[in-house]
Amino acid sequence: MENNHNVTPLEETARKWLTDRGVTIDDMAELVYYLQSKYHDDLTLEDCKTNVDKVLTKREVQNAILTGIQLDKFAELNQLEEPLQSTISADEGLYGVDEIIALSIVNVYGSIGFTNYGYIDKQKPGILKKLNDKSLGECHTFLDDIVGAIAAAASSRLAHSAAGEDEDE
Ligand SMILES: [Ca+2]
Repeated sequence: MENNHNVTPLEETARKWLTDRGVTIDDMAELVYYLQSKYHDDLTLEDCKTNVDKVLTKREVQNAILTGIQLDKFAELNQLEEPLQSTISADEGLYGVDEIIALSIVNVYGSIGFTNYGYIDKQKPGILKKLNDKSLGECHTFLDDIVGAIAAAASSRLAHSAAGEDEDE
């Protein structure tokens, strides 16, 4: 974790909830590597982790994580009201609000994020495949999009910093 900023209670909770739901920084760094290794010759997993960490310091990202995971957890416990309970627990394709929440993350570092998000959402490598495995009885309707979006945003940040731009502040 980056230690050169003050970790707010919001950030701490967002990071903890991701871990509790089975998603590590390494998992997300691997998605970034999957997206970016063909464009950067010397890319390391460590570079990818740094960029994921930076994305997680953004308040809009933290809010998206908490909101999405909360809904996933309620759906898993059967505690939402109908028709939302059935819609979210079945991950209905036409629902679309999971993707809207993810888009608030994707665009944090500009529009290349959008292309990466679309690509990774189709390919579903690594942790995304696991989150989409319906046989485990878990509900990750929101989390799969959020994780893909974090990886896409981290990829944009990486691309910008490789181009010599500093996108933070
Ligand atoms: Ca989804």
